[in-house]
Amino acid sequence: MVQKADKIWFDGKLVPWDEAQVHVLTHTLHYGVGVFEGIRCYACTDGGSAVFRLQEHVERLFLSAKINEMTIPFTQDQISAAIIETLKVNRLSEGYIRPLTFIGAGVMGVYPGDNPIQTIIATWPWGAYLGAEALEKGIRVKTSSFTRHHVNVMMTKAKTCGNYVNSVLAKREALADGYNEALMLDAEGYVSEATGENIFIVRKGVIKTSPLGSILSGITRESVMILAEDLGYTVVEDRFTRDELYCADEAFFTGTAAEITPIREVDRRVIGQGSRGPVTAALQDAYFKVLRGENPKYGQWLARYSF
Ligand code: PPE
Repeated sequence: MVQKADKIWFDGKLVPWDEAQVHVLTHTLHYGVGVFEGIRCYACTDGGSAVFRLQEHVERLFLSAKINEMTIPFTQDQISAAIIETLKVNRLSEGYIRPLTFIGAGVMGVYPGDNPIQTIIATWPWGAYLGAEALEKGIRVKTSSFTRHHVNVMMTKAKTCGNYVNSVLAKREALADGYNEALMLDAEGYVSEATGENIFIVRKGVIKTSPLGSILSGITRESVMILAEDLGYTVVEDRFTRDELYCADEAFFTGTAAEITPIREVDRRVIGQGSRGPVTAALQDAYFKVLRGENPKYGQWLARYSF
């Protein structure tokens, strides 16, 4: 169960958690056209807290809305301020933030007409996405029987609710088969991403990640690419196959929820030494230092707050 917070921000008002409700004829509930974000905030080493890359997440929410022809009746600054306000009122020093913009009730049918465009911001404490041991020991992954979205079927640059039907199908299958996460291939058969994470491989010191095509343009992905270059690694965005992944020295997933999660096994093949590799560990270390406010170079990635 999600741990309840005091309030949820709902179209400009902070309402009690249990009262943040919608009508059953909410358009998005039927047709899936809604957009959301997943953002994390962390307690910093020097006291206080910080939202990681708040501006980039809010910008992506608005771009997702634009792609889906939804006009959010707030500015990006208003949504950013609302996120900080919600965290403060809920006294959440570390956790997860879920803004969601959806099409409300009004007309039914695929054409949403002038139904209201509504926005909520919920927050809750959320530990390691793939389990407490995953960050250290790595996870077991299986190539999914479900193909990731084709660029002209779903708009992959939008974090659209409906896009996640594909993710839920793949995740259920992977878990039922005894794995921790599903690896998804694109419509041409190249490695795309996971159900809620981007993927990286490391071979002979070179880091590779799938190009922006069928994947969500992950904010963690971009951050990790920047940090890796800082550490002196070469980072390449290029498509690769599942057998290239099998032969990698290291592999890991990135995402707001998953952070940087090592992959220790894919389709029964052990990746590298079968444990977190040195490049993955170095990147985790650099990433967590930034999140905790320990690297002044990336202070601009943190929206600081306290209560
Ligand atoms: N791909 C997908 C499909 C995806 O959902 C995410 C985030 C990413 C890549 C990584 O993006 P970013 O968070 O900007 O680095 N997945 C979110 C939802 C997870 C969930 O189960 O809900 C997240 O990590 O918040």
